[in-house]
Order: sequence, then C-alpha cells, then structure tokens
Amino acid sequence: MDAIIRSPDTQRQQRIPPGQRQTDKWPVLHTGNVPDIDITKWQLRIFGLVKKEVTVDYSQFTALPRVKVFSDIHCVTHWSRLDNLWEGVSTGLLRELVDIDTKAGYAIIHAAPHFTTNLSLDDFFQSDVLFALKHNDETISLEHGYPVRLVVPRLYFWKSAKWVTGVEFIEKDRPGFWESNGYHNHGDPWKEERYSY
Ligand SMILES: Nc1nc2c(c(=O)[nH]1)N[C@H]1C(S)=C(S)[C@@H](COP(=O)(O)O)O[C@H]1N2
Ligand SMILES: [Mo]
Repeated sequence: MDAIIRSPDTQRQQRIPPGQRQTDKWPVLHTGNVPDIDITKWQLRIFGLVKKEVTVDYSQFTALPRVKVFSDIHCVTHWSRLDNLWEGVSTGLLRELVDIDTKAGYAIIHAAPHFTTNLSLDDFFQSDVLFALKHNDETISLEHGYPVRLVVPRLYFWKSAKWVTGVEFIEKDRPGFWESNGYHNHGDPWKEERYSY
C-alpha cells in the first residue's frame, strides 16, 4: 500500500470549522433501521452512464488495491471528530473498472436501506474520497456502515453513505435523500453549507 493520503482539512492550523464542536466520541446517525447484511449476497453495482455496467461481490471488492486516508469528520449536527484513519478502495479506482461516459457529471451513491446521496464527479473523485472497509485499523462496525461506507472528508458527513450498494453515473444533478429533505445540495463545512432554506 502507498503512503497515507492526508485530507487537506487535517493540515489546517484551525481544524474545527465554524459552528462545530470537537468530540472524541463517534455518534451513530442515520434514517431507518440498520440493515441486515448477508456478506455472501452483498454487491456493489456500478451503472448508469458507463459503457458496460459492472457488479462486484465482496471477495472481488476486498481484492482490489487499497489506500489509507487520514481525515476529519464534520457532521452537520455540529460535532467534529478529528484524526480518523480509513482504509479501503479509492473512488478513482472505479475508472479502471468501468468506462464512464464523458456526458456524466454527477454520481448518485445508492445505499441500504433505500438511501441515496449526490456528488459532482469533481467531489466524488477527489483523491481523499474512498469506499472504506476499515476505520482506525478495525473493520467498520455494522452501525457505522459495514461492509462498505463511502467517506467524503471535505463535505459534511451525510454525504458519506453507509452500507453502500451502488454508484450510478448521471448527466444532470439529482438530489439524494437528505438533499431532498432540507440539507444543502453541496455541504462544504467551511462555508457552513448546512441547509437549503
Ligand atoms: N445508508 C445511509 N448512510 C448514511 C445515512 C443514512 O441515513 N443512511 N445518514 C448520513 C448521515 S446524516 C450522517 S451524519 C452519517 C453518520 O455516520 P455515523 O453513524 O457513522 O456517524 O451517515 C450518513 N450516511
Ligand atoms: Mo447527519
């Protein structure tokens, strides 16, 4: 594995964005129930504006090359958790699995149970964005998104979908679950892009 990728927020002098408080705990937040995961049936489907869609199972996914990312978590509910070490598969690796249409501008992340979130391809393919399998050297727990959660360090944590099942490439932006329910479409914590009203 290559060197640890340091998310830019961890290099700031002042690491706590406006309106946030630091916590050492890691709260659990989501809509709906924690899903039942049968790892023998888990799949990641990469579809939409791609030449040929691809589905990988858990053993194929865990055999992909990995990266480590060091990042801070900023939740829109005002807590920030610093110094997280993630291990998993870089979103950039998807470009080797599928041929993405040049018309694609956005990615919709699909997750259990019936969760979605939207990202511009610019945000989705930042070098510190990954599909995490581990947090601080331990397998991600079920409540935090086992087997695979997206981690988007530069945006509020609701973009970091737990229990990921698919990535859909689309041309025009489409709000996801929280983005349709009052959260900001983008979610930059340094600009306090919290809500859309
Ligand atoms: N599948 C799924 N992922 C999700 C959510 C959800 O409701 N479903 N909620 C998001 C929100 S609002 C937050 S704040 C973070 C919380 O992650 P944590 O429970 O690991 O702290 O997960 C995000 N990912
Ligand atoms: Mo949240």
